[in-house]
Amino acid sequence: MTENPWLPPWHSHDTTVTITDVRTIVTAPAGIPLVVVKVLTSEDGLYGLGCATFCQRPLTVESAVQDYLRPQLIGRDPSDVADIWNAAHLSSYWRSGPVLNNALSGVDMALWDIKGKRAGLPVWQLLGGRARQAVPAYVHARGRDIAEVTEAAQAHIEAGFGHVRVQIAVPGVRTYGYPEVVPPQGTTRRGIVSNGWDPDAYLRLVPRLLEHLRTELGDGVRLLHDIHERLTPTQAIRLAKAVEPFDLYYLEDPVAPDDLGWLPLLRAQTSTPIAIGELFVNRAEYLPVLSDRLADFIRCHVSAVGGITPAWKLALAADLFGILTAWHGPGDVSPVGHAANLALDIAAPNTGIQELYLFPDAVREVFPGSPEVRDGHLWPTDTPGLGVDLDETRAAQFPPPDPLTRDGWTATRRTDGAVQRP
Ligand code: GCO
Ligand code: MG
Repeated sequence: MTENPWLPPWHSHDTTVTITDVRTIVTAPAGIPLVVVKVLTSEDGLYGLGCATFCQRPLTVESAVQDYLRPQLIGRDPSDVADIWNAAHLSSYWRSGPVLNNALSGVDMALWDIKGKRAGLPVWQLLGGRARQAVPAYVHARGRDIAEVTEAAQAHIEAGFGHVRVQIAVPGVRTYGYPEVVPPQGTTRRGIVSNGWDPDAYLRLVPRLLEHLRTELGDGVRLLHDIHERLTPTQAIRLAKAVEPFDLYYLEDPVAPDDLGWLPLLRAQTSTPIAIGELFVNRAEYLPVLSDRLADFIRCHVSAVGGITPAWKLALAADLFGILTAWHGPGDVSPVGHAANLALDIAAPNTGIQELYLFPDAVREVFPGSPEVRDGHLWPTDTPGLGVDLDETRAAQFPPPDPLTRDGWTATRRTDGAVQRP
């Protein structure tokens, strides 16, 4: 059998604990495919779990782990977290995309989980200990109309959340954040595609929504809104200026990663706080955002940037520029990934807010130890490692759904029939 070329020069064949296997579990207890990597070791009962969730391409990530990373890892010392990240990242030569980064994240988080278990410490202690007692979280409120969004936001406020993201349907089109709703009778539709995305209708609706919410909910609640790349940069500038009176906590993804060059114009024209980064997969994307302070929050999907190792470096780099973290955390982050977010959030000096998914019971049953929410905050535990386990028997009961049904929302088209960034 050929020697593993990725073994480091300090590798010793009598290393006490070695990696003996790497497995990938794809499970969808809430209908959202979650990808978890399990790294097994030669020490009885010692294994680590990491999140590799790219819900649009779960099986591709699984192949990247099983066919390419697993062979590099067998026999390695699981304590070599940094070297394994560096070697695996470069081993594909072409690198820094969502699939390979997610695969790498699953391994990386699992190794941090193992390191904590062996040290008898939670990962947030390994990162330097508490910088805060608990982490403020935000949840999603959405509706087909202003009244429904208001009702949903009020429910979250009554549940103790001080931060709420609000999204509203634009009648008749596939809007980000809410299923398509039938337009009222007599709605004039422009264009040749009847349910084509209409940025102007969205642009008119959101300021009305936020004005109503501020009137109804008062100034106490911190409101967030996600443009989700659905406007042209100039339209995004117009919206950011129009919502200034409503004091958003942040306005998210005003432009696509392809249009970062527009951010300086946006920043020069508005005081509305900006969050961006959910779609970042290459650290070259976040450098101008940090160095020119083009956003107030960095929003990366931690597994899409490669796991805890790069995200921790990013958090500390952002701190140098006064930029806060707001790690991506909806339903297509597994509870293992949410636990990694929580570890970063507790230890980082510049944690802003944590996006949160209120896990259904089915998810919590597959993932015992999923992070707990109380009083609108996420609370750490002293459980060694990331603190989340995986019930593989239950996980097997939830195979991933058909992508044609699950990912249809990314097939949005504009009124002229052209594809729209989803
Ligand atoms: C958010 C995100 C998500 C993404 C989803 C894609 O701010 O939480 O925009 O809603 O659309 O994670 O799979
Ligand atoms: Mg988003």
